[in-house]
Amino acid sequence: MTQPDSLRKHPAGALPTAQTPANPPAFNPCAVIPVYNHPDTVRAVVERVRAAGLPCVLVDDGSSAECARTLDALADAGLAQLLRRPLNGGKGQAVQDGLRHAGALGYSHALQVDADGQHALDDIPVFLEAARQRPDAVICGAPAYGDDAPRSRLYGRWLTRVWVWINTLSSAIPDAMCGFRVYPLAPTLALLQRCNPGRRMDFDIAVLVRLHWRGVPMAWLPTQVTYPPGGISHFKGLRDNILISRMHARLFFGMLPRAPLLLGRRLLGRAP
Ligand SMILES: Nc1nc2c(ncn2[C@@H]2O[C@H](COP(=O)(O)OP(=O)(O)OP(=O)(O)O)[C@@H](O)[C@H]2O)c(=O)[nH]1
Ligand SMILES: [Mg+2]
Repeated sequence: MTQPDSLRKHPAGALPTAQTPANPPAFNPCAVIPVYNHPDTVRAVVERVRAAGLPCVLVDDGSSAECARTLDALADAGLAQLLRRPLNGGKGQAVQDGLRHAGALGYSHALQVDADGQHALDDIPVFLEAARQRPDAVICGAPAYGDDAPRSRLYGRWLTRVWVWINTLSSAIPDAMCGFRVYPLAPTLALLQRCNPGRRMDFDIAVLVRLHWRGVPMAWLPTQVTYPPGGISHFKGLRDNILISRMHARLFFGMLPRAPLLLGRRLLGRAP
């Protein structure tokens, strides 16, 4: 894994140029961490990511002054590249900025991980090894929840699971909401060039469905997701669930013209 020689701050969208090596190595991963007001947990996440050997791209999604200071300190200490969105634009937009930045820096893969410490960071090496072995595939977390997970979120996940079955005409995606995954950047950035899968909490779901439509393979690894007491969630029950429902409906109308292709691929045994 190589690391860019400069670890500096960039406004989001101001991508570095001419840093892509002439012959980029096949597997050269980094981490992308979207951050919106998680000042108490983000440092530990970055330190764990760095301890796993990954360079880190932080995307500040219009966080408060307190969180912004923490992110500045991490960048100034050389622990992360920092992209800054002056206004909050949503997790999806932040992740998309981070993925584009990672691609412009010449990375081949990006581990997406949340800043709130809910993901099992001990699993990073396993996810990276899976990505190294299947560099064409998205390596997705298949989340396991404990008793600490809010019931309402679990019901929402079930509903999403059913919609994703419908919208892919398959059970190929057992969970589309877990934000702990490794993206192969080439097919993901190609998708992002054609459409915006979602600006907020709809992104994690829509990007997987659309990558599936495009035939990108996926692999699933079990991973624990925790809700520690006092943890901060910015998931807005009503707003984000309406947004997600609209996104499922949009995907449904995108699935209809693709249905022959999706079913044909399955019949011929060529589903990704
Ligand atoms: N909710 C939210 N998160 C954002 C936003 N922008 C970036 N993020 C980051 O996206 C990640 C997920 O945010 P959370 O608020 O924990 O949402 P979640 O994990 O889907 O929801 P919970 O399961 O309730 O924790 C964190 O790293 C946030 O800091 C935003 O506008 N809203
Ligand atoms: Mg969370």
